[in-house]
Amino acid sequence: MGSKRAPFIVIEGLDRSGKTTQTALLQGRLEREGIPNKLLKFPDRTTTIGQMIDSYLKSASELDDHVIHLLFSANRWELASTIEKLLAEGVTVIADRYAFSGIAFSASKVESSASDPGTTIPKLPFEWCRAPDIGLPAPDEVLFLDIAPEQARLRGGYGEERYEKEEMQARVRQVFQHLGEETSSEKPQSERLAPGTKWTVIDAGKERDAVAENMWASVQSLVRGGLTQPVWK
Ligand code: Z5A
Repeated sequence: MGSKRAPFIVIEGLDRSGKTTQTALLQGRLEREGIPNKLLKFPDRTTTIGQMIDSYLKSASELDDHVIHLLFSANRWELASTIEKLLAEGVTVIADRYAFSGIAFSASKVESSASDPGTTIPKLPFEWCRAPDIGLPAPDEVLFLDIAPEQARLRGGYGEERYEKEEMQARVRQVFQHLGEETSSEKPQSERLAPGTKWTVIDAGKERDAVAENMWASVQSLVRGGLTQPVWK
């Protein structure tokens, strides 16, 4: 049997679903358990690519939809070897958003249909959105913080950033649900979106500590036990 590596856990969800709150609580729990860990946040706005993304999200610059999608993916590739190194060293990696957000947000962009102006069609095909992230280290578990956009809005309303609009968030939620089905389906592993990833839906509408407990219940055996299989790609 090979040596053990640490698990890679991704927290996904809509805007205001509590990702920042819950990743901090999960990290605190790992610290108290004495489990080495590293928290990453995507987009990582500190890199040169991340600064271009930040400027776009704040509407300080305009970019073609294909370009911003590829920049989000490149921002993950910048950290791919770091993630693999940390896992090999036994450091549990928690990521606040990852490739699933990349697909969900870009695939939710729509425009008016030329043939039927009353309807909308996707600007970017789903498979095209998925392609640039193929080959990235894949998480062992995704905790999807699920909340209705109407409930999320009550948490202070959407802010100033580009995608923080209720119709967009509702489409994003639908794509996330589709990604969850593709990830946890009974399909052969070769046909699945992320072959070794477990997709867990967490009710993010509950009180903070209850959400944290449910997340911990889902990942505790993973983070305590370590893994022998290589990082999924
Ligand atoms: N994006 C993309 O398009 N492509 C990509 O590849 C990636 C991202 C990676 C920026 O993401 C945008 O980038 C995002 C997706 C897109 N656009 N949108 N929308 P971000 O992660 O930097 O920003 P965000 O998702 O907008 O994060 P957020 O607003 O900070 O939300 P959050 O982290 O999920 O929630 P929070 O800060 O923990 O909590 C929000 C509020 O709710 C706060 O007042 C809390 O105190 C409160 N809260 C938290 N939990 C609870 C509970 N349980 N009950 C009541 N109140 C709560």
